[in-house]
Amino acid sequence: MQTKPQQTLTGFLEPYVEIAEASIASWAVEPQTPQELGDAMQYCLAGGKRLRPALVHLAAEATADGSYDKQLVAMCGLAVEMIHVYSLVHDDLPAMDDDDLRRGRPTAHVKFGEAMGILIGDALLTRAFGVLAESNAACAARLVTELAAAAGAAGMVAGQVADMQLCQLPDGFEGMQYIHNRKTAAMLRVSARLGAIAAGASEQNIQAVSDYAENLGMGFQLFDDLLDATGTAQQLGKTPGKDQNAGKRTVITELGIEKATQLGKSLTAAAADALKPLGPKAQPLKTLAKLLIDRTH
Ligand code: GRG
Repeated sequence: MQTKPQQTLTGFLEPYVEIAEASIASWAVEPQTPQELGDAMQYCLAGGKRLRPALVHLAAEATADGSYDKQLVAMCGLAVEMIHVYSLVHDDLPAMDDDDLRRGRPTAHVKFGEAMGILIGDALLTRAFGVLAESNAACAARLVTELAAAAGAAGMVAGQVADMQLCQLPDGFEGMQYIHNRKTAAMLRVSARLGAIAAGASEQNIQAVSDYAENLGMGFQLFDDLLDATGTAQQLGKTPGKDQNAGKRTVITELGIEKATQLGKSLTAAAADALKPLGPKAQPLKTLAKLLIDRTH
């Protein structure tokens, strides 16, 4: 008997990678952008799993009641990916994580110099909101508001400030959860929320995918820490073990590998649980959660 080939995360994400690439080509770089800056933005946007744009599309598909505006959903996918990439570019800068490898290639500041690295991030961040505003959708102001809150001073930037020990933070595991929630889960949560909002979902369904993505995000960061402790630079496309070596809190330092793996599994189960109100339409979101866990086994 022939067994079905195992589905991989890369295979599962492939259709969304294609949409993300097309969106980048269409909207990421405005006309009149200096050639050097536009090329550098494209360099940084290239590669990556496109997990966040995939989540935008999957949340739209799982929550829409009938047909929906696929172009608007693609614009939301591009906006979250541009914010994500800006955060990677700035995180890699000498003043922050000082990394020289990202997505398997030299980081922005290594390739283009530090000043250009800062400016690429600035341009990506600004353009993300420009894309949403230009959509002229009835819900554009809500999309912008939600994305700004998730990425800004009470969201991802707060997570980074905490991670860099630039603000007070609870001790131990609680402090680590604070960082993971803002630095990682906030962007996954808003990806799902934007997809559902753009697809015209009910508030109840927006909340369902939001809760799903928050648990998924916490689990994803946890498995990312686990992979960081066990993977090689070649497997990861970035320098492994940096956080632990820099004395930062990670799930490994706070919980140890075994407990961290258990917690990751229970977060994935909680993510699946949150999808119950959506019924069978949520199956692809469940598959995504499972494939993300499988990365570590
Ligand atoms: C500079 C404001 C500011 C924030 C930086 C994103 C970030 C915050 C830091 C990067 C390091 C890190 C461990 C972030 C947590 C989120 C995370 C796991 C990012 C990597 O996401 P993937 O695996 O990357 O989806 P690709 O390259 O596939 O898109």
